[in-house]
Amino acid sequence: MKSYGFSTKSIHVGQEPDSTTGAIITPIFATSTFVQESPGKHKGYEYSRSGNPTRAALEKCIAALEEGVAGFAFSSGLAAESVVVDLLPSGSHIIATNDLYGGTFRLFEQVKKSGNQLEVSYVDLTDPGVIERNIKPNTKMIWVESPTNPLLKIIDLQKIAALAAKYKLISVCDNTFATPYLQKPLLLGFDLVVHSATKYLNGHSDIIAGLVIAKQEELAAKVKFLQNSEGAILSPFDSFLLLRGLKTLALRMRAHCQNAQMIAEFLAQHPKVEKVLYPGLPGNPDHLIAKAQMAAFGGMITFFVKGGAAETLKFLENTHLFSLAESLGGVESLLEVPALMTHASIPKEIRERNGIDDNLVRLSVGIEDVEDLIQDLDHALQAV
Ligand code: P1T
Repeated sequence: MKSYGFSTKSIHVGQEPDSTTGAIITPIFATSTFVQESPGKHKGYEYSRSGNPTRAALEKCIAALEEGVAGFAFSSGLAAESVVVDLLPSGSHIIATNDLYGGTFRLFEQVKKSGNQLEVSYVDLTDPGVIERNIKPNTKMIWVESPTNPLLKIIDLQKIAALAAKYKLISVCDNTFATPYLQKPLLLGFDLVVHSATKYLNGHSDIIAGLVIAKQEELAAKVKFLQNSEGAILSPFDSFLLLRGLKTLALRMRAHCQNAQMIAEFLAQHPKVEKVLYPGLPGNPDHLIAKAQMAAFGGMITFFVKGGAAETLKFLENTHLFSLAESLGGVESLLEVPALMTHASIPKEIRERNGIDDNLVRLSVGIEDVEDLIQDLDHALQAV
């Protein structure tokens, strides 16, 4: 279905009407096992950890949206990331963005360092030159988020992919914040895309899920082997919900981006706001690369409240539509303080060195009416 547009693929790929009943929607195949006629003689499925028709429909659909050869669904974004790290031999070195989700940092530092003898260098990949300065004989992978969580830095994906290819490193892009609607890292040369599908891909804040999409068959086969061997697969029920979410991804992303642009412009001129980090603002240092690389600038905004922790707390306690909660990418607006919430597992001195201060607030802009969202933020800022 390569010739179809993004929304057509999100609604149709892997989702042909059910061959036995004609059901237009892919059924939830709630079954652990599949009857075989004779050992090894079956209809394509043996056991639901290895493969399940509802999950298979989702995996085909996301592979088409990211333009990869295969997709794999996991029980969480971190389960997907864990499998990707396990592709590497023990003692490998990863070069990673220094601004990344706190849980990814914890997985690397507190699990894979001892379990896999993993080494990680956290560097500012907005300057791709840092790769050549940090490469070591055991370097095997480059790990990128763009936009990064929570500072929304934009990494030049094409340059990073080219360097990874030059040094034969596996390049991984966590595409959670952008989604394939805004950018397709595999087309820019990346080997693997990972997602916390909990976020925009599902879009309705009602499941936890992860995805891996591979550009080539060889890596895809290795991911498939680990998905089955480690076993952290997505259930048929959650696969169904995620498939349903994907159908409206393009519509939702357009609304998220439109609302976020207007809110970023509102915050940028607000007297109670110290600084706004949003790649869609012309003054943002990454604006031009974002414009070249992304279809629009995303639904996340990060900003500093004027003052310190006390003023920030006042602001947070006074919003009504923006709910104080971890996570992002749902239709409803959320806000949080990374230093105290999503990035609390990163040591304070590293956080502060990277600019994650106590007055840094992250907004996940939902798709409510933008006037209501602006009024909510204005009201809460007046309380500061
Ligand atoms: O929560 P989970 O589905 O396991 O995904 C982890 C993850 C991976 N990558 C990125 C970029 C993420 O943002 C996340 C999860 N992030 C949050 C919960 C958050 O509020 O930032």
